[in-house]
Amino acid sequence: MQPSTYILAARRAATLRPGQGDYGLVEDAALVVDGARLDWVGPRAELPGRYGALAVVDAGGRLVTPGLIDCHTHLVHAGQRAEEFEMRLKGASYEEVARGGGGILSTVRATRAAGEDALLAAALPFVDAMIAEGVTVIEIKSGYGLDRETELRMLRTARRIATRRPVTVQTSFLGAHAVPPEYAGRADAYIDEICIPTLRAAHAEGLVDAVDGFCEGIAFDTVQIGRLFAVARTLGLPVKLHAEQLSNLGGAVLAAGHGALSADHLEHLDEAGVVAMAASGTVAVILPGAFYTLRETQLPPIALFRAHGVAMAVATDFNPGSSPMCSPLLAMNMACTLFRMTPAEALAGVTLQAARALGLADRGMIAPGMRADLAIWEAEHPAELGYRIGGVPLHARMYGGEIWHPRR
Ligand code: DI6
Ligand code: FE
Repeated sequence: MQPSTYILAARRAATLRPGQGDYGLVEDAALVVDGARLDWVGPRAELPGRYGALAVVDAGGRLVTPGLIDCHTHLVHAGQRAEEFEMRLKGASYEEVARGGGGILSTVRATRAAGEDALLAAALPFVDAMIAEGVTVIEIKSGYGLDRETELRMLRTARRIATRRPVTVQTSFLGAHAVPPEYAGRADAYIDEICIPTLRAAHAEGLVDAVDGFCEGIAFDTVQIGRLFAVARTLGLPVKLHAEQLSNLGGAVLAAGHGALSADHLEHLDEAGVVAMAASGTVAVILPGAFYTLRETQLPPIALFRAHGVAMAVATDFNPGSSPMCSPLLAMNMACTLFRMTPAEALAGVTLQAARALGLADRGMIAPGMRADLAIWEAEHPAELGYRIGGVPLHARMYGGEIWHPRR
């Protein structure tokens, strides 16, 4: 049995503390864990005398980082879309598949037909895979129901995950993901008659942490998303947006105007959009899994984000269509190799900046007062996390001060 107040010692900790730049490395580190929180962090040689009597849990030569945060997933859904993968390999585009009634709508059909227990059973193996990669927070969106009952069922399922596994779940209401078949050609009516009332109902049940939308030619325009965001604001809910993934409709500018936590994808974003995001402090969520899967060639404007000081998070976008990838470590690798993000940016992207993209003030870095959510790696240097492809180097994960070893 592990004591509730103790010292975690490790050869090296990447604290990711803002202002320290890069990884915020501390060598021969000591982390004082007090219940679910960190009380002190620094070089072991400087440990204050008042902690002298505490037990030491020694991580040896390993590396400690904040627990990973996957800040953009569609993890709750039914079914899979491997046949669509085959169609795309034969030349069909993502939009063609979607307009033909496949794509998001095929997952909508499967998800509407699945009960809550089935959705939970389908989700847990993926949650376990993420936990085995050191993940401590997962954002999960609705958006495969597109009717009141199924949207609520998805969100309830997402909440239940956090009662079944030691992980924090942040939900996003994504009722504005696609126009369902019963509203084909009537996107405005769908937003007003289904999406907005469902958001109100989900919020009343405490199921919504943020409101998201898909601003795209195959989904909703900025006027429709703007109506939804106005309601989110009256409910006191933060917003985020899938923007500029396949084309530039001005979604990021709209999101920034609403003080959005994040705008996500952004391959087709222009400099004016980057400037708007910088002004509102909106995080750019970089999703290389979708870029890779769709064989996109338009790169997100990484250099402009850097130049204008827009924080970049990195996430999996785990979903059965455009990003069937539930590995944040692989997302880090892709962010570096495909987008030339630095390994330090990629690690900050799945910790410090991912926490910001979710509005979580007490996660994503190793510092006094932060939750004791950590990952302990069989690694010497933090660049190893984005450098490896497969062969998860996780030794253990700490969630709220409790150490969990992955099943081996
Ligand atoms: N953009 C995406 O990449 C996912 N949703 C979205 O708005 C794709 C979802 C899917 O294809 O099922
Ligand atoms: Fe997405």
